[in-house]
Amino acid sequence: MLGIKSTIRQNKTYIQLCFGQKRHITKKSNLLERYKITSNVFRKPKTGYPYFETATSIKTIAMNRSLIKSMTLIALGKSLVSCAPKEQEVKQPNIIFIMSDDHAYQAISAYGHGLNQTPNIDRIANEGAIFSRATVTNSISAPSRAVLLTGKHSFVNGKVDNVQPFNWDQDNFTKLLQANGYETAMIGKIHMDGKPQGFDYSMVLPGQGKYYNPDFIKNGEKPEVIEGYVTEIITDLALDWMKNKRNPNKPFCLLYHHKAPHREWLPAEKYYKEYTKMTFPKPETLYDDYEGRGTAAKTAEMNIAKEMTWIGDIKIYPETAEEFGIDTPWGRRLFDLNIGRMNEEQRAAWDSVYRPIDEDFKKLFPTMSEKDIMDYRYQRYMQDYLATIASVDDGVGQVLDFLDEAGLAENTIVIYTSDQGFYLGEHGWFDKRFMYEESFRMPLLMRYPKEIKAGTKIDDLVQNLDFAPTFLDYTNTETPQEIQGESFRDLVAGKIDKWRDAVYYTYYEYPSVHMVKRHYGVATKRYKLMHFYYDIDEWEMYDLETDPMEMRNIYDDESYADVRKDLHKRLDELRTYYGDSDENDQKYLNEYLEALKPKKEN
Ligand code: SGN
Ligand code: CA
Repeated sequence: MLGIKSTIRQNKTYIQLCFGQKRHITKKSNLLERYKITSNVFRKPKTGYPYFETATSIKTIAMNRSLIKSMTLIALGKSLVSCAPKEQEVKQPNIIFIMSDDHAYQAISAYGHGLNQTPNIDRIANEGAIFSRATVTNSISAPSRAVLLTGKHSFVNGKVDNVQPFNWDQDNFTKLLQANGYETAMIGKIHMDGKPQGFDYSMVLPGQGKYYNPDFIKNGEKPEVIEGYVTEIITDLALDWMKNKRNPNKPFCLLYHHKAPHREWLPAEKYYKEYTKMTFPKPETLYDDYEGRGTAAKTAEMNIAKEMTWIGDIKIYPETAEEFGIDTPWGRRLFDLNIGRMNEEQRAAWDSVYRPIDEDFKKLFPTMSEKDIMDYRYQRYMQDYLATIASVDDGVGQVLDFLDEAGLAENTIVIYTSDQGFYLGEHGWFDKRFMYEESFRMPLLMRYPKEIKAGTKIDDLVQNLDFAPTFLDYTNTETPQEIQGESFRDLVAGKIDKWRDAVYYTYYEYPSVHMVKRHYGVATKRYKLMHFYYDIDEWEMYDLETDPMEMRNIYDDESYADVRKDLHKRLDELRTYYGDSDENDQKYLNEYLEALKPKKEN
């Protein structure tokens, strides 16, 4: 390996160049340029960049672009030729980015929780890599998707919650891929209004979409119903685009996004028959009373026993719920919106399974204790939630089989992830939003035989913020300087062993459904510090090594005083580094409260 050290004048920054490294020079060709180097032998800069240990650094230096280029060429000499991965010069990789909605890592068998079997999703990990500590920057759907597309934090791309509009005019990674010769498509849930930009073909669900006979919007046109089950339709559309619609002479990038397993968890006929007969192990913290946590955990409204709806979530028929005085207008509306969409055949099949469950419920309910209600709801929740995942897993299998048959497996990067994590009864909860582990973490599995060894396991702190720069890196597309994430290409290829040591998180959607208070925080591999604000001012801190289930807030524990001080420092550094502030928090709060105000009629 050839290592060449370059000294950059005023800044006294040392850069060591070597075989196999990549370099990006950003578009702005004025005097002040950002020069970004990712290398397995990078020397730590003496000042500035606050949170990488050594592996990666971005440095703003006063040099013009031609000087950088000539310096690099001189420094590299002959080796420049060897630096470029040969295969990529011949053929850029395809990308299939599979994202499901609310898919907890606990419900992927490769993660080893023993709840269900997902053999096809597991294949991606077995033949590639699995990430144990991938997290989102904001645990809610539309903001997570905006971060995926832009590679920027919510407070920078502007989409901080599910309420505010997304500005499609800003740069996103698929626009950049298009400009670099890629054919792109977006199929399934995107959860953002307006015609998706950066896609040669889009076929998306309006809003959350429906499980049965869903509407789809093709290329921004009027929605049209497609008869059938949503997960199967999305898979068919994705396969059809890859087989028949795309330009076969271009590399492609497909965003294949499932609605499942989002609430209210309506499975396909072939799976509800099987899953409604199953019983699932309960998480240790199912009966959590939230002692030891702050106000936010105590006041959140996502407890399975208290906040699920009998009709909408548990699928009790409206007339039965009425008989027991447990029906709600919202539950009835959900019934109409979901089961009400079924055609006669679908409805008959549904009734053949869910009517008998309803009959049993009528016998059980009058004598149910509070604990019985929790147990009953937990089982019903898991049955339907996990059954929707079985269809997602089938779809992944079909896509992987297609890649094999078409001879594309070798040159295609396949990613499986979710827009965030989800609670499967941990702390008694469903839903997400909190920076606590189950919703903060997202599943992440990835296959790319050319660079990733089968059976790779990554425990480093990667984030959804990193997707855009990672794809730009793999495709040799220039990375704009505004992008805030980091490419994990070298990390997953095993070329570097140092990575960031802390990540930053924000959550805004409050007051809203589930009532999870506004908060932000920092997480390292071992510790977490969170600040809940707006109508409270509370800090929480957790030690994941001694308390992996986050049951004891140690913020006031003096034996952790040094850790607390260090985490505060890291949090301040990251807020500054990413450009976040109290002013931002206030600005987004004001905009949110304004958006919630009832609109005046003229
Ligand atoms: C709906 C759900 C909520 C969920 C949000 C956001 N309620 O409002 O439980 O938190 O979506 O989910 S429902 O009864 O209408 O299903 S997200 O994943 O799209 O952000
Ligand atoms: Ca979601």
